[in-house]
Amino acid sequence: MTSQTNRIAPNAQALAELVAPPASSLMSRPEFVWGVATASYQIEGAIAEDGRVPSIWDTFSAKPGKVLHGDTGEHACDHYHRWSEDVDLIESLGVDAYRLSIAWPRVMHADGTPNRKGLDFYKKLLTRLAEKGIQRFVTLYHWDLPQYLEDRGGWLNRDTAYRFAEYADLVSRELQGLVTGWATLNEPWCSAYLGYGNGHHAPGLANTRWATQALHHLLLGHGLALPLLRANDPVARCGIVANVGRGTTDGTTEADRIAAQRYEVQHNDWILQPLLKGSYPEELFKLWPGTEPLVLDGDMEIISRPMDFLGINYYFRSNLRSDGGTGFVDVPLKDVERTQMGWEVYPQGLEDLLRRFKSQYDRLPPIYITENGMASDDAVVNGEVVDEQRMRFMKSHFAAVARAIDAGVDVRGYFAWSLMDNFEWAFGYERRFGITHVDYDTQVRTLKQSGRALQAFLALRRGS
Ligand code: IFM
Repeated sequence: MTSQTNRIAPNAQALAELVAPPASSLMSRPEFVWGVATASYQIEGAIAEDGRVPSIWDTFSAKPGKVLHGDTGEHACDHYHRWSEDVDLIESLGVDAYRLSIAWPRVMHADGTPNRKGLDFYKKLLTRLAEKGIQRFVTLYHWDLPQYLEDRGGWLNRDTAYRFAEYADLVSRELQGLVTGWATLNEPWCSAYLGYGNGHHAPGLANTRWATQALHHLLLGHGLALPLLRANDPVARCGIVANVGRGTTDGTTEADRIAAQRYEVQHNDWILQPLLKGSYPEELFKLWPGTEPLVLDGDMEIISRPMDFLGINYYFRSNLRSDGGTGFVDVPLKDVERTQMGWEVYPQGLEDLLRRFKSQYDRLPPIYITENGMASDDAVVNGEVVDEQRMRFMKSHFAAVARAIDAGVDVRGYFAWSLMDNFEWAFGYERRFGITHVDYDTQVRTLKQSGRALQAFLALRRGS
């Protein structure tokens, strides 16, 4: 410890230690970016204000049985009105960066013209963050497609890729100079597979062939947007955010081993290979025969345009076995630690995947862990939320990232999911991912112990 850090009260040091990565790790260095993340539909509320048009999640969540307890994003965390105090909260954490997303339905009218009031909201927010010295990582599409585009076929319609590029062009012209890093899409796997493949997410369609076509159009939109973002905002870095999953098997046969491998192809390489190698993995179509998307000449060159960073979102590992055919079945392991989502706590999976991506993809850009975190059934007791499992989760995942960095993976930052409890899609408000507790009746925010521990670690790291 330096003499500067001795200014921290001993209890702050003990608190920091609850989450801190290994002291020797590059993650403690000033250039490593520590942040917190959110997404528009999950926190903003105000779905009918200032000219915002409906999104597919407004439509989907209004349908009975689609979201747990019938929850919707109507009010969420009311961030649209409370953004200023939320920025103060972010500042109080001492993070270097905030990752947020722009709501497409808020900033563009159905005729493609700008919605000034919506744009002004993000201008105010980003300006305030910049004034406070907080870096801004902005995702353009975190699943809230305008409903009028879904009515024309959504991501099954190739035209949506071009509409997305128009939207990216508008937003990056309007917000240029205010953004540190642009991510085109958040987790296109989820948009395509959960939205069009199994229907668990909006728009709720279920056909694997549609999922591969939707994914192709999402990635095409990403590739079309990249040069526009670069031209409009040359200083900002540009990339994409992918969710990744670790798949292993406790089975003993070669078929089980292949099943686990195919799970990773389906979860990871389906997205990463087109982006980083310009082709879809052949193994994917062994898993899903006959689902090849329609690809036009030149599409794969557009999709595989170079990026400045890759965002990786990691949550859990799955145990797979062969389904007796070309596919896999998920056979949950017994006696492993799980979160409120039922997801296994498996930090080693993050290290394994980061190392694999480095060895597999020559063109792997610098990586940010753009999401990592867990849900727990947190409650405020005597003014405090003691989320002990989350602190262990954070510490073990920080250590996994540190090991990957030691092994040579270029990881530049880590964003905790999430800044605050929010609308967890099909699980509504029941699943609490925040390092800040939100009381949805009063909108009171209470920093959980995990948030206080991160805050203490970051203060120690700064030596303040
Ligand atoms: O809440 C989501 C987020 O919107 C996308 N990544 C996974 C998180 C937890 O499920």
